[in-house]
Amino acid sequence: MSAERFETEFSEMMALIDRHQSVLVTGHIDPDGDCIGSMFAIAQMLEEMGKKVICYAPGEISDLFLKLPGASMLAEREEASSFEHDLVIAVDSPNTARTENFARPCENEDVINIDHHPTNEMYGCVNIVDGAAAAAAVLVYRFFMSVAPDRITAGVADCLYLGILMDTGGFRFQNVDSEALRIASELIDFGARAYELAHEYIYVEKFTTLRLLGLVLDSLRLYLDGRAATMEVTSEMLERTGTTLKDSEGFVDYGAALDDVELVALFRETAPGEVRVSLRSRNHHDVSALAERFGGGGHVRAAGLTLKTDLASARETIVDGFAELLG
Ligand SMILES: [Mn+2]
Repeated sequence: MSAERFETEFSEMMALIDRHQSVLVTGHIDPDGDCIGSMFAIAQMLEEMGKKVICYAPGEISDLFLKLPGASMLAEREEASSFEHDLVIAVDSPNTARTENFARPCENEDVINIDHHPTNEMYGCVNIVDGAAAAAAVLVYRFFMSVAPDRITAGVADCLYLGILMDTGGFRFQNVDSEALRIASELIDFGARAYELAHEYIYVEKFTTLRLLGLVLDSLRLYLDGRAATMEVTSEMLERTGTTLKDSEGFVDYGAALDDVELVALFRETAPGEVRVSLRSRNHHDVSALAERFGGGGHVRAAGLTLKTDLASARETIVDGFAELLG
């Protein structure tokens, strides 16, 4: 747990919210549970306060998130682009590019930046950035507890719990710390439905998704004496199983479950000649450094990047990078 408490930043954030009426709450492209949960928690509070508020994050959003409290405020891209607002709150986004510029740097607009990526570029007028926090939802929870604990409704608690649950891989990843567990426990007291959320967001899969997983596991290859593994999702696999790319969310973690494997890459064909790469590191090897070399980013143990090439040469590039990391 970080020593930084952000008390000054939290009052500045509240003062900005008090001064403004229309708020765009945004997050990173292809938002995950932490991003969505943090967005919806803040949006619910703003709505309760009588603000005009919409949530938008670019890319693909899993249908599962549409059932969450706060989802009614989720907007389509067009609505978000034309939404007249005087304040932007960006969550879980290390830079404005990750929001496709729905958040812009402080020189351009009033923007609050809440994030736990160590690579955060501090683009906000208020920056609540703690690279040691397990999830952005941890920081949003600290904000609520600092300025408005009575606004943590059961709906807000569900969203923040989901953020921590998903960013810790169901409380299994290396980022699990006493604060994440303490907050999760407090959120249950605030009404978070721990079992239902774990069941729905961690455990349950559709039939078609499991069939896709079968094909993806079949593509598993080991490199560097079994210390590195790769898997891939091709458009042909998606076609065969009637799935889309977002159904392969989290598949990279199956590779990380392998005995002796230290580094894993999942390659996903996003378009002809374009491959999205998800990287995982089981130990201290920093995959965010590798991702950054190709314009991507992330955390030491989880990062991502996009390569403008085909699957075979994407694999070659990353396996070379893995060889360097393992030394
Ligand atoms: Mn996160």
